[in-house]
Amino acid sequence: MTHIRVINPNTALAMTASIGRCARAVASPSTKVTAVSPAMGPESIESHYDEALAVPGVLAEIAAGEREGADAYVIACFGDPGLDAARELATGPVIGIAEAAMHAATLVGRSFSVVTTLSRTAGRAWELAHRYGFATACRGVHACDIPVLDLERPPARKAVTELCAAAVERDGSDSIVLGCAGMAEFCAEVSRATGVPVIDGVGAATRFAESLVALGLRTSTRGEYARPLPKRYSGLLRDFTI
Ligand code: 5HY
Repeated sequence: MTHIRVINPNTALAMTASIGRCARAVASPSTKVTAVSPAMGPESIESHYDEALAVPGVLAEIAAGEREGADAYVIACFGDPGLDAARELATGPVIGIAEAAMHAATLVGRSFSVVTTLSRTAGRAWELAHRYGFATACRGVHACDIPVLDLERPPARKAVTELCAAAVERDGSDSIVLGCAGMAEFCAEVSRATGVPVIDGVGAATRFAESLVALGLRTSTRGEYARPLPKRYSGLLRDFTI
């Protein structure tokens, strides 16, 4: 049995349940998926401030997973918050949904368009495309300007689907990357409406995590992802002392 801890870095439990459903829908029968939200952090992540304040919660969930013997982790927020720090702390592989989705997109086409939530998060999506080596493959980042927590409202699905169809036409891209974990359940509908591959990072990251565990691969501890050096943290962070 492979145990994957899927971490929704925001504290919206309905969204965590949706993320858990999407991960379990694609996971192998021999995989146990635990979907969690931190006890602390922002209810949604739509700014650099939100993202920065989501990281301690992500790291607390990695530490909890280490105590529970998790084999791998998924960070289910499109900004991949705390990914590097999580890789320093976790024994098993840690996959961010943005990185996973972009990799999957370039395995099924030469180019992709990202559809995200608020315009202000587009810069982060471009930054990650560059960081992960997909600056050329990413042909456009389009915002639906629907707040993350409003994605569960019926009109959002239609609006996101229409924007995905327009993005593919406008960018001439081969596929769509859904730019928010809260869009994961839209995947099949958007795919039917656009006729192109639509990548949900929650599903892609879950399968990539399983594959790395099956290959016996985990994060290298030789260089920058070596375990953090022991030191004291003070104030609200005193419990993060290594
Ligand atoms: C996400 N925010 O996937 C990102 C999406 C975004 O709370 N979960 C969030 O807008 O950056």
